[in-house]
Amino acid sequence: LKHQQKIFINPQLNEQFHKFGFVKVFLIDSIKTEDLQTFYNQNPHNSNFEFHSTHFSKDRVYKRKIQKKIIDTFQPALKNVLSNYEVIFGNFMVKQKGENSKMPLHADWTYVDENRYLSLGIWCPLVDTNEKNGMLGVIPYSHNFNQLFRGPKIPSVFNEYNQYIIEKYGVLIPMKAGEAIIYNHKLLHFSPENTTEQERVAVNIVATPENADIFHYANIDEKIHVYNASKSNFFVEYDHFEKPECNDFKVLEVINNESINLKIIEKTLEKRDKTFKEKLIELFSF
Ligand SMILES: O=C(O)CCC(=O)C(=O)O
Repeated sequence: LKHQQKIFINPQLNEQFHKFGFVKVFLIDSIKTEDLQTFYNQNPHNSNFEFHSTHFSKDRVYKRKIQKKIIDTFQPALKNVLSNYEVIFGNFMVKQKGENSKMPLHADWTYVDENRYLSLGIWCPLVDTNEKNGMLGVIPYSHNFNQLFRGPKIPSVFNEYNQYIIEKYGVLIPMKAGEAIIYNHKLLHFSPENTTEQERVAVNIVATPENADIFHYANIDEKIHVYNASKSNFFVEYDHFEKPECNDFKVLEVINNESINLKIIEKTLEKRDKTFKEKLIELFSF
C-alpha cells in the first residue's frame, strides 16, 4: 500500500519516486539561490571540518535563524510539488576543498513510523554541482532495504559493503543550482570530495506527512531511545550527538534492523539492464 502513497502532486514524479527511491525537480530560481547564498555568507557556519552542517552548531539562536530562512524560502515551492507534506527541519550542508569532505554512504535518520509513513530528504545545492565540487550520488532502489531504525550512533549494517555498493550501483546526479533531489529517507546516498577552491553550499530539508507523529531514534549508552519528536523544533533544540533534553521517550531492547549480506544487496539493487546508470542519468538530465 505504501508504494501507492501519493507523495507528489504530479503522478509521473510519484511513480519515479516509488520506483527509484528519489526524483529530481526544479525547486527554486536563481534569485532565491543567490539570496540564500548571500544569507549563508553573512551567517557562515564556523567549523574546522571539511564537511560540516549548520546542524552541528551548538548555537541555538543561530540554528533557529537558519531554520526560519530555509523554511520561509522552500515552503511555498514545496507546496506546489508535494502532497500533504510539511517541512520540519532545515540545514546548510557545506563542503570545503579536501579529502575529508567526502560524505560516506548512508541513509538518513528515521523520522516517522516507516511501517506506515515515509519521510523525505530534500537536497538542493546553491551552486551547480559536478564531479569536482561534491555532487550528490544515490543508490537507486536502495529504499527497498528494511532498515527502519536509523539515528545517531546506531551502526549501519552496510558499513563493510559501502565501497562495493558505491562502485557497483552508485549514480552521481549532475544538478544545477536550485534543482533538488527529493529522496525517501531510506535511500542510500553519498557525495565525493570537493576538489575545487569554491566552498559548496547545499540545503538539506526534512519533510514528513502532515498527519504523522515524528520520532527520533538514538543510541544512548548502547540502548536505542525512541523520542517523541512531534513538538515543534525538537531537531533544532538539541546538540548533535548529545542526549536530547526530552523526557518523552521509550527504550527499545532490540534493534531489529534486517541483517544484510551480498546476496540480499544484489537481489535488491541488481537490475538486468546493465545500462541502467546511463539511462538514469539521462532521465534526470534536463
Ligand atoms: O551535502 C552533501 O554533500 C551530502 C548530503 C547528505 O548526505 C545528506 O544530507 O544526508
